[in-house]
Amino acid sequence: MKKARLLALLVCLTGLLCACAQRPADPAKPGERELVVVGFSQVGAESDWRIGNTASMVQAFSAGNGYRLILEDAQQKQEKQITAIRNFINQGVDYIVLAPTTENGWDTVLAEAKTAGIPVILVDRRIEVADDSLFTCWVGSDFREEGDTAAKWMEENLPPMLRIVHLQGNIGSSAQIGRSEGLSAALSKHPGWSLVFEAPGDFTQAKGQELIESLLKDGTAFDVIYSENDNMAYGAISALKSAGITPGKDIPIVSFDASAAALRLVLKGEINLDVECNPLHGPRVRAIIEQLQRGETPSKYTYVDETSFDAESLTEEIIAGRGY
Ligand code: GYE
Repeated sequence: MKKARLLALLVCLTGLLCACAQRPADPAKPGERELVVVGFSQVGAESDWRIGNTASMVQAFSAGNGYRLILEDAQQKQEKQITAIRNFINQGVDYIVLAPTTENGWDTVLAEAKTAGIPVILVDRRIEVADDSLFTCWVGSDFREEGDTAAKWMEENLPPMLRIVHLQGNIGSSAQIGRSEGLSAALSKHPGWSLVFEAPGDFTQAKGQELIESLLKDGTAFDVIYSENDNMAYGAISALKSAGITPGKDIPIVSFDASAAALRLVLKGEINLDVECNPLHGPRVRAIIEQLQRGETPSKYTYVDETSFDAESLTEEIIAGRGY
């Protein structure tokens, strides 16, 4: 009886020891260790642009393509991005991809990534750091040029006397800075242009709507809305319509991003100009990582080619082929 119990205990212990010996040191799932691990700190989900951008990244960094993507949504808060980057460093990811909320405040955390030997690739907006070696490279849009394109269209297509309403994106983000700079440069050149209202709508539809509603309530007179993205323009359109004002006709609207939904509004005549800002960066960032994997040096800055659309230049085929 005793012997039998002892034997059973021995069998159990041996089994346990074997199980321990067989358990892999790395908790990763089978096959996962060969995947390149990318930690992506995304701004949030504030706009159609952003949702299109996230989808593009998820698609590009699929397991089928040889990647494991760790996606962190910062809900438009820089502190959350800093925490996400520190977590990526602790997890020992192969690459960090950062879509920065704002331009400033990255020096410390990126120095930590550099010390850990993890390359940081910036996508979409840019950053201001004292030492450029804190990031490997950047890919995104020329936001100042986008602003200039919008201002030029206003110059050529709208009356010379203009009372302008300016809905800004998140203050301190490159997209806001560049687009706002384009407008202010044009304002200083045109004595007939005046800025009657300017406020941040944080790139969201809800805020865009709220701002125009309060403006209409105040009775401020204006001739055009310069909206720094499509979602704020959607909000502005709703506010105008509720007040019996026809968007695009009574009040022209200039917008940025040129998502398919907004381009449909351009065809409808509710948005007058939409300056393209392309969010499909997934394949671009992947190409950069592939270069780094081969030991090559990618260009420090890569600008995406972009255009703009008004009702004259736009067709159904263009909208169908958008991808965001
Ligand atoms: O225009 C806006 C988004 O940084 C280019 O962020 C991006 C901007 C885009 O929320 O819709």
